[in-house]
Amino acid sequence: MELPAEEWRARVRRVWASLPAPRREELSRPRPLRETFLLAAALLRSEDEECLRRLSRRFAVEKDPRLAGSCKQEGNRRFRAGEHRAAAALYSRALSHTEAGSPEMAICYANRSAALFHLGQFEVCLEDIRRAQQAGSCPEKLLPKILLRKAECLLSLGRWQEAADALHGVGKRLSADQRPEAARHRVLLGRLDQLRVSALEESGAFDHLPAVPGQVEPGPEPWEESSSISGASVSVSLGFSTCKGRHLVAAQDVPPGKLLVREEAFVSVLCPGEGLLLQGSAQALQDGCLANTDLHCHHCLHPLLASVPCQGCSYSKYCGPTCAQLAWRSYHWRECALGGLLLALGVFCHVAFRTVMVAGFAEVKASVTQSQGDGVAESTAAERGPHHIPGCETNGQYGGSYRAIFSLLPHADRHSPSLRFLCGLSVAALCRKLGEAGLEPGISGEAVKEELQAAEEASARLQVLGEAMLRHMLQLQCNAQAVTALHPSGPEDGLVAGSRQVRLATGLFPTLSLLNHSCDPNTSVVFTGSTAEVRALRPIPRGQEILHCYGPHRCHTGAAERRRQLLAQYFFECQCQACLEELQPSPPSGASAPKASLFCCPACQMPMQGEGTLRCSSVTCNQLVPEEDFHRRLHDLQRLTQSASELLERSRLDQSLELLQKCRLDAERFLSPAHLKMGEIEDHLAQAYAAMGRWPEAAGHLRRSIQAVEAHFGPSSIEAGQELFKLAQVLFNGCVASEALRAVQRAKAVLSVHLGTRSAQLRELQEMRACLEELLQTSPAAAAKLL
Ligand SMILES: *[C@@H]1O[C@H](CO)[C@@H](O)[C@H](O)[C@H]1NC(C)=O
Ligand SMILES: *[C@@H]1O[C@H](CO)[C@@H](O)[C@H](O)[C@H]1NC(C)=O
Ligand SMILES: CC(=O)N[C@H]1CO[C@H](CO)[C@@H](O)[C@@H]1O
Ligand SMILES: [Zn+2]
Ligand SMILES: [Zn+2]
Ligand SMILES: [Zn+2]
Ligand SMILES: [Zn+2]
Repeated sequence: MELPAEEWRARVRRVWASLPAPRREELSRPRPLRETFLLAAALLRSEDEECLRRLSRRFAVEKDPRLAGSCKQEGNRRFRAGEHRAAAALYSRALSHTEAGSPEMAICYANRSAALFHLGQFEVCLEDIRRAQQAGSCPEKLLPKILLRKAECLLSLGRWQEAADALHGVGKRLSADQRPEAARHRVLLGRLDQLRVSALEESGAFDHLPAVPGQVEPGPEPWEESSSISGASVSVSLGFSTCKGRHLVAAQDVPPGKLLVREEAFVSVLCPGEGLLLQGSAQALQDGCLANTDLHCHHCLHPLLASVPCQGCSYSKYCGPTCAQLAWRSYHWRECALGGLLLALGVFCHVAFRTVMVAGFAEVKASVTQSQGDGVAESTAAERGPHHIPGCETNGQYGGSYRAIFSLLPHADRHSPSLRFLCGLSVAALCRKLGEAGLEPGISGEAVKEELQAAEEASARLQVLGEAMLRHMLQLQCNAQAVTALHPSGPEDGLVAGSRQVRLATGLFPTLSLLNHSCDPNTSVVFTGSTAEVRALRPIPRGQEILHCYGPHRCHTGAAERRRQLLAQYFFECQCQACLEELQPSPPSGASAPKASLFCCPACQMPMQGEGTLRCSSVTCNQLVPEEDFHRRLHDLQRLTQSASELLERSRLDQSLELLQKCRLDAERFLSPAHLKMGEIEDHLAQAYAAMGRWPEAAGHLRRSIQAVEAHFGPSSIEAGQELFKLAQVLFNGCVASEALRAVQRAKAVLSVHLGTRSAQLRELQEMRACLEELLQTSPAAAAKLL
């Protein structure tokens, strides 16, 4: 997903294989990145560029009015089915294919405002109505409808006077309308009278009250930032040793839940999603599936409800005009002109490009020039002093600057020569395209000399950028940080919020990159938009290194497999506590039985053991089953659960429930209760029951889901915390007061460590607790009776 599109990779493999042996050897030897880039650029042929042009067309990002039409129709369909969240996102898609100021744009905004109204998002709805009116050529016949909606929003928000003014406006407009089709408006007029009466009553009743304040979001948790490491807290210091390189150390004893790093991404790029990459953009739009790119701002990564599109392309969408402008000024003006090329070249290449755009040419050139100097003369390093840590400014500060990004290790010589070549050729192709865009032929013949000079300068600039981008692309193999987010799932009117963790984007975080890996880390990383927050999971004594997990975690991957993955991707042999303990030869007395698998015997339901061909652990049964059989069944089960979860999203509760029960029966026949798939099915069942208000059943299924999640991620993991949160909500809604209080406390204990005490979820738990405690205190009898 992060590398270029498969067709381009296949082509580069063919080019690599067809190179004369001496050429390939030349490219395989360790050499400065600059030379690798120049060699690759010299090997880029016009057929290769043609291949990329073809691919770029598949990932088209132009505005296409026909697609606007079909997206809008799909939006209308979902709207009628009561799926307002999906409808809003589809209207946004349609919007991104309309021309600024066109009537179609106004209609899309008006349509979306209807969906937002049904979602109870009145402020955002008003914003869309304003945009529809301002879109320039807002069709006259739309106006009564949207003005009425505006009045209803204002009423819902308690802004009586404004609502009355808006109603007055609609009334005048409707009664002035002499056209025959205005007869339809009589319905509206009736509705209008109704609203006017309620506006009057309400305003009389509430005249003396101040306007209802919106719910105030508390600001971010206060913290003390280190003066020497940007984005890190004062309880953290920077260490350096030859074997470990740079790393972060606790400068004082750190309690659990303490915020250690809060860092905004230097750059981040949304992952476009499988649908787009597999089918191309036109096809992906047709199937109506929503992806990250519909649901999150392309600049700040915050969730989108009512996006504004880029004016140049149909791909980039933003949470508002501020992000749109920031993105445009710092990098998107260039990206937008490149069309689908960046999608074809993959997220890593895109991140590399955006990094040099954000840094600016002067910064890039300074870092590139300095690194070339370092290679030639050792003296420069000595001049900066023996204690100088790479990436730090001359005053010893590690800033969140381009210099820090540049100093991350590219491990150029450890990557396979063919990967280096793929990155080199991709960057070379990108540079070629950038060059074409910047070098339109001049008109006057006299300017030829100047033009040649300008061309030379431009090509020198491109060499600098190319070298830097190649470096970033290689760095990303080890330093890319996956940005994740919690996506809502399940029926949108369910009282219990479903959610699942999804991979959202890839970013570069210079301070986060200083953390070394542990398979049993004492920290947790959580993202809000493109800001990462690292907290201590357990007490960390002063002087101990601060570690986080790069992916393979002891809870769900065995030591040998973890070490294989880490060595392949990050080039180190993990020496963490967990690995050392697990790899110790087990004492002869200890149970040296093979690790039980999460599959169980189809004949007797006992756990299976072994690898390749699994054997039932019951001595009396001893059934043998090839592992692939289990994987095939798991695959079928996966498809079935997927359909059930789609039905759930669409609030088809009965159908979904029936299918889920079937999945569960099937799963029980070959999966252990601790299997994550089992947990997922139980979680969906709980959501379906919760949406029906059948709380005891929902709680029962959640308890089983918690078991599986705890087995897979550990009891203090954020995943377990999210399930506990749902259990607390279910018990709270089901009025099981004392049990609910226990669940609230457990959820709080786990989640506060990961999320801090100011997050929305923690505030909700706090409110539930206050409410439950009051209930239990004032009427213990009533509370007990409810049990
Ligand atoms: C969207 O706009 C069209 C054209 O104005 C209209 O026919 C349709 O009912 C609208 N849909 C919604 C959900 O407002
Ligand atoms: C940190 O990373 C280096 C390589 O980058 C590795 O050799 C070392 O063992 C790691 N340290 C720990 C504590 O895992
Ligand atoms: C790497 C590291 O510091 N691991 C520690 C995390 O916390 C547990 C429990 O407190 C310790 O046992 C680990 O050594
Ligand atoms: Zn934004
Ligand atoms: Zn654009
Ligand atoms: Zn390890
Ligand atoms: Zn058996």
